[in-house]
Amino acid sequence: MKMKKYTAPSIAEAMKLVRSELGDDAVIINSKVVVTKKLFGLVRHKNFEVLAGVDRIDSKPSSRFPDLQANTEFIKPTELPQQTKVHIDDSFTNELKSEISDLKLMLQSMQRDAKLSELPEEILLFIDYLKRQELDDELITAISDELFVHHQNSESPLSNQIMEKIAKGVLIKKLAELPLGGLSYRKKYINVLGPTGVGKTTTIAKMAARCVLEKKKKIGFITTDTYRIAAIEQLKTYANLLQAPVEVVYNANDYQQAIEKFANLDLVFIDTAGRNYKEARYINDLKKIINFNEEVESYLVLSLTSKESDMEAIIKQFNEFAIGKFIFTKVDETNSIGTMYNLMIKYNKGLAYYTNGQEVPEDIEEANLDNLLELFFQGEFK
Ligand SMILES: Nc1nc2c(ncn2[C@@H]2O[C@H](COP(=O)(O)OP(=O)(O)O)[C@@H](O)[C@H]2O)c(=O)[nH]1
Ligand SMILES: [Mg+2]
Repeated sequence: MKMKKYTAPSIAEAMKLVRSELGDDAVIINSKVVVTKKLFGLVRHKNFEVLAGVDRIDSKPSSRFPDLQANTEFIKPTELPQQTKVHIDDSFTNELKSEISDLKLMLQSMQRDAKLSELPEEILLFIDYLKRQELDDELITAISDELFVHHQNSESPLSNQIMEKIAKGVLIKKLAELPLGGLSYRKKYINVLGPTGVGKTTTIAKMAARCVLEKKKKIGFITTDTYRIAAIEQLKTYANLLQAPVEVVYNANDYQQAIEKFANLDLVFIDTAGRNYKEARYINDLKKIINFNEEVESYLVLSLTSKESDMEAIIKQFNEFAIGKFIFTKVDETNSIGTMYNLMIKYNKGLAYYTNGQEVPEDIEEANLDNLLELFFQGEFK
C-alpha cells in the first residue's frame, strides 16, 4: 500500500490533492485538524491533515487490515504470507472504533465547511470576531450552528444586534448554572491563591476596600507571602489606608495565633506567596500553614495576559484547595477575553470578580451574567 500525508486548509482541498495524486481508489486512513500559531499566537491557522493510501497490485499487505486487503482484487490470496492471519482482538476493535469516530469528525467538519461557505459576509465577520476573542472552537461551533438556522429562516441579513443576541443565548446556556458573584460573607476567611504577579495583593485590597466602605465590615489581613519584603509592605500600605490589622505568618503556629488575634473580626483576607506554581513544594508549604477548614472560602486568581494552556496547568495544580470561584485580572490588558469563558465552562467554575486596571479600589467588577455577556461584545466587530 502506498501512503501519503496531505495538508490543506479545508477537507475538500485535501481530498482534491489525494485524488489527483493517488486516484479515485484512494482511501482515507486518518485525518485530523492541525492548528498552527504564528505571531506569538495572535494568528491561528487551521489545516486538515489527511493520511491517504492506495493499494497497488505489487504492494504487500499492510498489517493494518490484512483480511480486508485479502479480499481486494489487487492481491492474489496465494501471495499472502502465512502469518497474516488476523486476530480480531480488543486493540483492533479499538483502532477501528477510533477510525470511525475520526471519520465522523471529518464528515462533521466537511458539513461545517459546506455550511460556512453558504454563510453571508456579515455572519462570517461575526464568527471571525468570536475567533479573535479566542473562544473555544466548540463554543464557536455552537454559536455558528444557531446563526446558520436563523440565517436560513430569515429573509433579510442578520444585524449585529441579532447575532449578538443569538450568541449571548448560547453563552447564557453554558454560564447560567455556574456560581457568579463576589464574597458570600458566609465564611470568615477569604483565601486568595494564584501564581506570581497575577494581581492577588491588588485584588485583595480592592475586595477589602469594598467590604469596609460598602458593607462596613471589620476586617483584617494575614499574609503568608514572606518571600519578599516588598510584598509585605504592599499589603501593609493598603491595610493602613483601611485602618485594618495585618499579621505576617511564617508557619502554622503563627497562623493559629493570628486567627486568635482576629477572633472579633468579621472577615480576614489571606494573601499568599505567589511562587512558581510548578513547584509542588509551594503548594505543600501553603497546606502546612493555612488551616483549610470549613471557615475558608478560596479563590484562584488568574491573569488574562497569561497563556490559556499555562492557566489550565495552574488550575489543575490548585485544584486540591477546593477553589470556589475564579477571579480574572488584567481584563484591560488584553483584546481577547474568550479564555475567561472557556475556562469557566471547561472547569465548571464560577467567577467572583474580574479586574480591569491598577487603581484600588475602583478597578474591580463583581461578576454577573449581564456584565459578563456585555464584556464579551465590547470589542470592535471589524
Ligand atoms: N493592568 C492591570 N494591572 C493589574 C491588575 N491587577 C493587578 N495589576 C498589576 O499587576 C502587578 C502585580 O500585582 P500584585 O497584586 O502585586 O500581584 P501578586 O504577586 O499576585 O500579589 C501590579 O503592578 C498591579 O498593579 C489589573 O486588573 N489590570
Ligand atoms: Mg502579592
